[in-house]
Amino acid sequence: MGLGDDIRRGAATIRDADEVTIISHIDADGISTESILAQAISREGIPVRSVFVRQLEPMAMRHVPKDASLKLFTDLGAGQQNLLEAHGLTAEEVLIVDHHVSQPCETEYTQVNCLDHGYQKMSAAGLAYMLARELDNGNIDLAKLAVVGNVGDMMAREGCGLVGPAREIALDGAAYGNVVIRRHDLNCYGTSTRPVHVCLGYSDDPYIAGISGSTNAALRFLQKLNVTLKADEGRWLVWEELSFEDKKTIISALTQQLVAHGKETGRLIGEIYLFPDEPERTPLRNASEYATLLNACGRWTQPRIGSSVCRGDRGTAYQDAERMLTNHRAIIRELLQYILDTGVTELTHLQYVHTGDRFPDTIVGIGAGMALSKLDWHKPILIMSVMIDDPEVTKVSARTNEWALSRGVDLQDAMVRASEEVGGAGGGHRIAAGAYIPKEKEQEFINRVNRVLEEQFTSQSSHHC
Ligand SMILES: [Mn+2]
Repeated sequence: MGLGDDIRRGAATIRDADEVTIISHIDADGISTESILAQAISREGIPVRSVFVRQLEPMAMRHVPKDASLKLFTDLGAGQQNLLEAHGLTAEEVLIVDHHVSQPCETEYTQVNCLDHGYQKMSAAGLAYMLARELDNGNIDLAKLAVVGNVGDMMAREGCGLVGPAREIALDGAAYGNVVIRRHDLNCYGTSTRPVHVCLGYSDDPYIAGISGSTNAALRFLQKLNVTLKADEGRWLVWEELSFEDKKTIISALTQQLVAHGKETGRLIGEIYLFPDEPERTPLRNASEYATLLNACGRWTQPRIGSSVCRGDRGTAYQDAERMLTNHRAIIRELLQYILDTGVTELTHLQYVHTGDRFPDTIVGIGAGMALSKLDWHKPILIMSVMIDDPEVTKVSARTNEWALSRGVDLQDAMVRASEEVGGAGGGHRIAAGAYIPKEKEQEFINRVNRVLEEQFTSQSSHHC
């Protein structure tokens, strides 16, 4: 059975349902997944409602209704099947649409999971779209949201673009007309909303000496190139608005800068996904900024607002989402400053800091990623924070970069192994992972992670993506 068979079986299960409850995750992938499926299902004339959860744990199960509806677990569920079973859910009333590793379980829940078929670079939103298209070819307009979910889950990161079925979906969007694929564009965040020097100053993938980490230095660099950086009315242009010639000039200057410092240039250019039906100079205009907007909604526990934006609400919901995005940035800046002011404790293969209860545990991972470029970026960073709703539990967020990945680092493996040994649980991706551990085991956990990282660094001398 291939993925296509799973998709057909999943779509048939949905078609047979009298009503559907979607239980989805609150991040960009979970929100876009929910909005794709909820729209596709209601277009079939089937009543559908949605529940969002931060993670599928015993406490969250109370939000899963005990009724006759088909329970559609999306962007979660594969790894928590025993919990579904313990909650009394039967195989007949459940469909799991997920891209996380499956947990062995006695009850054989039906799953649509791309990992089962060897596709690692596709998110739940990609699967949701494939189901939607199987339900009705007219759902091709929803491909755009699947691109947002895939990019939000970092599926385009390693390869500087989407690959495999996830890219096929982007092509669907291009065929429909609400996605534009730019095959060779600047691989940098903020190309639709930020002045170019801010984009470059904040970017560290690839790290460009004399530019990354300083918007002032980036501006001086650009000013020497004789390109037009401001509009006639005096405001800064965003990257997307620059002329083709000026973009070419800047990219070749950046390439030269990398070469001059003996760095590889491969990650400077990537494939990016633009949305021509969205207003210019807004975060809705490209996949990565759209995903950040949805993540901001999730982190402020307002996933429904993100979902409304996905369904096309450009009124109140969009205004609320934009406000959350702005606050999000302000608090992340504060967190970043706190990390830099407090300083990290360095071990041989790891650096860490404890932020206590000063910041919502939902954002510390982002702060960790940003701090890494300003600290010794050779060592993965680990940030601990107090869970506001459960002070006995410490939330751990770990981040690293492509440099360390190419040397064998795998944070997901490190978090899973080390947390298991102290009675916690971990997961995530190679480049970004997290764990929940008992508060009193913090030091033991950190030492264990350090040892795992040491093994990883030494086990592999070189690797290329
Ligand atoms: Mn996901």
